[in-house]
Amino acid sequence: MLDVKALGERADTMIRTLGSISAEPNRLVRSFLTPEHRAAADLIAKWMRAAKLDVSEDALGTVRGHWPGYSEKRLLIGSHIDAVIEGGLFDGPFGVIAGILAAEHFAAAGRKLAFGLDVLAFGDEEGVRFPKTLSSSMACAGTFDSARLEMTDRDGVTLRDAIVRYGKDPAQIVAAAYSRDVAAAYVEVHIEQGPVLEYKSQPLGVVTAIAGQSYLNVEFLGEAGHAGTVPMMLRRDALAGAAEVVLLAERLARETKGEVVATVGLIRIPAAAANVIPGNVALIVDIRSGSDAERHRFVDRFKSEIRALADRRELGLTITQTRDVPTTPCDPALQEAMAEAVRAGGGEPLYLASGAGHDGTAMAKLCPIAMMFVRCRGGISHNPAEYASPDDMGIAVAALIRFIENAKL
Ligand code: HGY
Ligand code: MN
Ligand code: MN
Repeated sequence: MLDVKALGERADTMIRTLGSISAEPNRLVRSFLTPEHRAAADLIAKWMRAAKLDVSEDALGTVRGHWPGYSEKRLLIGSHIDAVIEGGLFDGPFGVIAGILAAEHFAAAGRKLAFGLDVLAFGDEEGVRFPKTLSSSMACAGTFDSARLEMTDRDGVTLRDAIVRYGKDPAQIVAAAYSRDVAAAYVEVHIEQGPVLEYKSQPLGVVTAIAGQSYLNVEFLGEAGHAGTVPMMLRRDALAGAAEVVLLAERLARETKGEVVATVGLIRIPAAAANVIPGNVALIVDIRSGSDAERHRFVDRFKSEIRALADRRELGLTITQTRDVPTTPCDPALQEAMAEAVRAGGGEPLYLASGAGHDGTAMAKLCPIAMMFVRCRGGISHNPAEYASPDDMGIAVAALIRFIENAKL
C-alpha cells in the first residue's frame, strides 16, 4: 500500500530544498549551464544515488538516474530544473522529483520491471539564457542541431563555450541520443499551470496534446532624439511602435475567442533613458494555439498588420521568426494508461491540452509521450506564488508508480 501522504511530504521537502538554489537571494534565478544549474544537478544526482539509481550526466548537463529492467527497453521519466526569472518552485522540478520517488519505490524494493527506468533532469526548457530552447531534451531525442552551438546569450557567450565552461565536451552531444529501440516511451509529470483542475476539483489530469508555438522577434528602427525638443509630429518613436504591437497582439488574439493566445513578455530598449525618444526597440511575441492552422493564420495576419503600422510610423522593421513548433499530441494508448492509473487512485481523470510548452515536445520526436498534470493553486505559474499541495503531489507520485507498474511498453 503506497503511503501517499509521506510521498507528498517528501516531494514538498525536496521541492523547497531544490528551490533554495538560485543566483539571487530574493527571487528564483536558475538558468541553463550556470553555477546554479551545476548546484541543482549535483543535488538531483545525490537524491538519485540515495534512491539506488545509477547516475550519469550527458554533454548538455542532463542528469540521468537509471534503474535496470529485464530488457534493454527503458521508460524515460523527466522534466526540467531550470526556471524562468522570478518563477515558482514547482514548474519542472516536481516532474524530476516525482520520477525519483517513483523509481525509488522499485529500486528500494530491489524490484526489476520488464523495462528499465531513466529519470531525466533537463536543464534547458525555459529558454531564459539562449534564444532557442529544449537543447538538452533534443540531445536526448537525437534531434539537436549543431548550429545551435553558435547561438549566444545576452553576454555574447556561445552555447558551445557555455558547454565547455560547464565542463562538458560539445563533441559528445551526439552520444547523448537514445536509440529508438531503447527509448520505449517518455512520461512527464507537471503542474497544470492553469486553473482547470482546481475549478473541476480534480487533483490530476491527463494531457492530450502540447500546444504549438510561434515566436516572432520584432525590431523597430526609428530615430533617437531629445525628449524635450523634437515636436510630436516629427518623431519616429520605436517604442511607440512597439507599444502598438503589444496592443495589436492582444486585440487579434482576443478576436480568436480562445483559439490563439499571444503575449509580449520581453521588450529591449538598448539605449533606454527617460529623456531620449527610443530609436531602437526589440520585442518577442509568444503565440500559441492547439491548432497549427489557426496559429499560422494568426501569424500571417499579425505580420502584415505590423508592417502596416511600421509604414504608417515611418519605422524601419525586421521580423524574425525564431520558433514554429507544431502541436505535439500525447500517445492515445499512454493517455489511457495514465487515466487508468489516476482512476486506480480513486480519481476521475480530466483530459486537457497544455498551453504551456514542455520537454515532451522534443522527446516526442524519439518515442511516444504521455503527460500527467497536477492541480496548482489558482492556476498560477511563472510566479513565486506557484504552489501544489503535498497531498496532490503525493497523489501524483502514487499515480505515476501505478502507471509504471501497469505500463505495457
Ligand atoms: O513557455 C513555456 O510554456 C514553458 O514554460 N517553457
Ligand atoms: Mn515554465
Ligand atoms: Mn515547465
